Amino acid sequence: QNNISQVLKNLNILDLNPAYSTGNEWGASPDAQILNSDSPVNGKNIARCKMATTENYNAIIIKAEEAHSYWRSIPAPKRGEIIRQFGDALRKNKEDLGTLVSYEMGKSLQEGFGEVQEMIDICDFAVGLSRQLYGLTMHSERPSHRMYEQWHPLGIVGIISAFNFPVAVWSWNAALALVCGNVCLWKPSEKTPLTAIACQHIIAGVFKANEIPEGVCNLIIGDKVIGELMTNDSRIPLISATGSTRMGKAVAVAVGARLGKSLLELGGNNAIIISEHADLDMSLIGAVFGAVGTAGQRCTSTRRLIIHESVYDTFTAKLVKAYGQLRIGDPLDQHNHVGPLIDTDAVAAYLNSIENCKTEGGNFIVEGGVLQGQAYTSGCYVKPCIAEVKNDYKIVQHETFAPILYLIKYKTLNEAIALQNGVPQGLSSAIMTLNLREAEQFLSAQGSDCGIANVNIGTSGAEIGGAFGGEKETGGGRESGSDAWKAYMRRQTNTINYSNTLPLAQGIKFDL
Ligand code: UN1
Repeated sequence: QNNISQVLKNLNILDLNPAYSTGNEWGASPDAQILNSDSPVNGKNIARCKMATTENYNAIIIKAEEAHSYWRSIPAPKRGEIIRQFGDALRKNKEDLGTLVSYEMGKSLQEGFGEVQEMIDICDFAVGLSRQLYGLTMHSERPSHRMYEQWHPLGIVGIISAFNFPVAVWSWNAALALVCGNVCLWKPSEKTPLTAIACQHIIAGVFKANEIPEGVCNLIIGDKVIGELMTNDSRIPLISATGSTRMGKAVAVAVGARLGKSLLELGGNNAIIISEHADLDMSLIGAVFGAVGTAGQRCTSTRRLIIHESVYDTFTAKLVKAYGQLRIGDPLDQHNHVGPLIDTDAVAAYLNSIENCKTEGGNFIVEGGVLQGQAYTSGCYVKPCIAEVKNDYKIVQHETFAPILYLIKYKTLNEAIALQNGVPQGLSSAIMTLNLREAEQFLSAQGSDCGIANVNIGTSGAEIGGAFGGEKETGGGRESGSDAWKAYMRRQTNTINYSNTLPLAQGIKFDL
C-alpha cells in the first residue's frame, strides 16, 4: 500500500482529480458528479475523479479546434520530435505507470509493464512515420501535367478506450493521430480513469517543455453521456472506439448517420487450431497464456481450442495439469499468473456464462468458481475453467470477457477452419502445426477469416508493427502498425498543369 501511495504521488494522482484537461490546464464544474476508482486487486478506493459536464465538453472542443489550426501547421517531423520526447517520458515512468495499470485494472505487473512498453514502441514507430506519411505519384494522361496525392490531417480525433488496455490503446491512436497533425480528445473507460489521468500528466509535461498550446491533447472523464456527445458531434471527423460489439454498433450508427469516419476495435472469439502435427509443449504455453493471461480480458484472448482428435486426449491432459499449477491472486505479486476480473459485474457475467454453457450441454473438465478468503476480498478473483462444447452453442458464439476456455474436437483441417471461422467475430486466430501445407492453407484465402492469423504463436500478444484489428463483428478497423496511420488522415489528389494549354481529360474537346 505504501508503494502504491508513492506511485500515485509520482504520477500526480490526487485524492480527488479534475474532470478534464486540455494539456496543462485542468478543470471541473462545481456541481460535478464524482467517479470512484476502486481497485479490483483488494476492493479499496484508489482515488476519485470529477466527471465532465456538457458545458465542459463544448469548451474543450472549441479549444481543440483552435489548437488544430496551430498543430497542423507544424512540420510532421517536428510533431514526431514531440512524440519522441513523450516516448522518453514513458520510459522514465514505466515502472510507476505499469504498476498503476496493474493496480487499477488488475492485470499482472509483468503485463502492466508490457502495456507501457507497447506505448513506448508505438511512439518510436510514430517518430519514424513522421518523416514518411507517403503519398503516391502517378502519371497523367495529359502532356506536361503531374499528378500526385498527399495526406492531410482530419482535425479532432475522438478516442474512446476500454478498461482492459487502459493506456496502450489510447497511445496507439494518439501517437499516430498526433504525428499526422490531428488533435485528440480521449474518453477513457469509467473503470480506469486514473491511468488516463497519469498519461495526461506525462504528455502535458512534454508539451509544457516545448511550449505547445492547450487543446492538442485533451482528456475528458465521463460516462455514456460524453461518449454520445462525441459520436454525434460532426466537429469530430473520426471516432476511434474500442470495446464491446454492442457499444461499437451504437458508435457506428451514430457516426455513420453524420457520415463521419469510425475506427472500431470490438469483440473477438479467438481460436487456436491444435493440429495433429503440432508441437504440443509449445502449443500448451500459447493456449494457456492466451486463455488466462489478463484473466481472459484481452480482445485477443484465446476463447476456443480446436483440437485434432488424435492428440485430443494427450493435449487436454496437459492442459488440465497446467491449469492445476496456475497461481491466482494479487497481480502485483510476480509469483501469480492470474489476477482479478475488473469488477463484480464481470464476475457475474462469468458465472452466468458458465451456467449457460452447462445448460447447453457443456462438460467442464476444469471447474470454475469465485475464490473466497483473505486474499480475495475484492470478490473479483475467479478460477480459469475449461469446458468441452459444440461450436454452435449460443454461449460459444458469444464473447465472455473472462477466463473460460472452450474445447472442440476436429477430424479434418477443412472442418477445423470452418469451426474457427464459424463465429460472428473475426479478430485473431492461430494454428499450431509443423506441417507446411496446413500452415499455408490456414493463411490462404480459403483459411482464417480473421484480421490476425498466426502460425505457432497464440492469438494474443500482437506486436505494434503490424496492423491490429479484425473483420465481421470485430468492426473492421486497423490500428497501430503498417499503414494504419491512413485512417487518421484524408487523402487529397492533386493534378498540376505546367503546359501553355488546358487539355481536358478523357480527350474531351471544348473550344471557346
Ligand atoms: C486488446 O485486447 O484490446 O495483441 C488489445 C494483444 C495486445 C493488444 C490487445 N498487444 O494481445
